[in-house]
Amino acid sequence: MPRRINIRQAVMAADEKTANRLRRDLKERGILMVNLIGSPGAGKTTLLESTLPGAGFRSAVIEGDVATSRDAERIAKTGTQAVQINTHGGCHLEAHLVEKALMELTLDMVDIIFIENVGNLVCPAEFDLGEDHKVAVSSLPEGPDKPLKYPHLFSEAGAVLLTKIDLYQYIPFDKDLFWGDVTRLNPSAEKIEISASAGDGMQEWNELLSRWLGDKRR
Ligand SMILES: Nc1nc2c(ncn2[C@@H]2O[C@H](COP(=O)(O)OP(=O)(O)OP(=O)(O)O)[C@@H](O)[C@H]2O)c(=O)[nH]1
Ligand SMILES: [Mg+2]
Ligand SMILES: [Zn+2]
Repeated sequence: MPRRINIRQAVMAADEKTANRLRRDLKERGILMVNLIGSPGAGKTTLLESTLPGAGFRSAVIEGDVATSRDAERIAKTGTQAVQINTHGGCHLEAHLVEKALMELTLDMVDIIFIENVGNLVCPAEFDLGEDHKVAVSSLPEGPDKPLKYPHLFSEAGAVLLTKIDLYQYIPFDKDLFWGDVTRLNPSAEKIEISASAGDGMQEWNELLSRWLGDKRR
């Protein structure tokens, strides 16, 4: 009988090794890596644009998109180094792509690396990129039913951010339903309501990142 190799499993196993290697290397360097995951337009880049200036830590950003370097250009305008990965149709990032992107960054003076994953609520949650924490970014206009409909991401996330809460006055949104479902799926997830445009929740977000950084360096 010819031996059959499940290519998907083999590729994922190789990527898992890469992810673990990246996490170990970054631990030695005292660098925290955070993987932002959410639908297209959930507000991931805007959150980063508001997080980076004035934060008490030094950052670098890896931008994942199917096409264009628009998000990396937006980040570069804040004065933070950014590298763009284009997946050319791929709907998520993988650890070997992150490894290549890391080689493009100068990490000597960096405390936190943010990865903005390809806008997608489904498969990015399946892939370990070597990050310390996945962060689920869900925006108010998407509706409060998303945690139960896309449970994998919300179960895996170290933090769930509900973004664009300045729109609460215009768009009906059942916050109790949203946070109740998040808590049932993932009782230990950090939960923050954010408006990057109005500034709400930004202090809590920065404090969480500082705490995670301290934990990583301990
Ligand atoms: N009202 C409001 N709009 C926001 C907020 N944050 C982002 N937006 C808007 O939402 C839209 C999408 O924001 P982006 O930050 O580009 O979203 P993204 O998640 O990076 O999108 P992709 O990279 O395409 O997945 C833009 O028009 C932003 O101006 C917010 O806090 N409040
Ligand atoms: Mg973006
Ligand atoms: Zn995918």
